[in-house]
Amino acid sequence: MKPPIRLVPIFFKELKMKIIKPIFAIILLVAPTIAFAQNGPKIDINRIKKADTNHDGKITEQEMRTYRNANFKQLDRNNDGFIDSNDVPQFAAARNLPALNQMITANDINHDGKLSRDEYTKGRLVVFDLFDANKDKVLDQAELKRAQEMPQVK
Ligand SMILES: [Ca+2]
Ligand SMILES: [Ca+2]
Ligand SMILES: [Ca+2]
Repeated sequence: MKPPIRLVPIFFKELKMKIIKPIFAIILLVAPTIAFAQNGPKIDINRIKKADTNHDGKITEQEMRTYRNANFKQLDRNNDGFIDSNDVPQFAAARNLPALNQMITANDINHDGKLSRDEYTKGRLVVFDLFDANKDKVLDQAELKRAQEMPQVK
């Protein structure tokens, strides 16, 4: 006898789309060194806080973009000037490619399937926007704290 089909409530599916995927994306957006860790992705708030270059406890949109610009080299592992699937090591592909492809699709202005430095630096800040609850383009301490309390991706 087959086990009964588990019904997943629609709201949970939507929650997954809205929250879980961006959380995966955060790994690629702000924490490239974690993205390819063998023991799986995880949000590390301390990595987001690294974008706080003036150390005032808040992260502005500009700081986030500056941080992206600085991180580009780390994500472009094969050093060809673009972020694409060729930059993901084989062992990490299954875990990281869906999030990477999602990030590319969201930011690929000229639709060539890869992200230039310009596209990456000036593109959408999906996770930043998700955590910026009051939409003032600044992640303050309360918002960062809430981000930290979000469910971890195992
Ligand atoms: Ca590359
Ligand atoms: Ca492109
Ligand atoms: Ca805010």
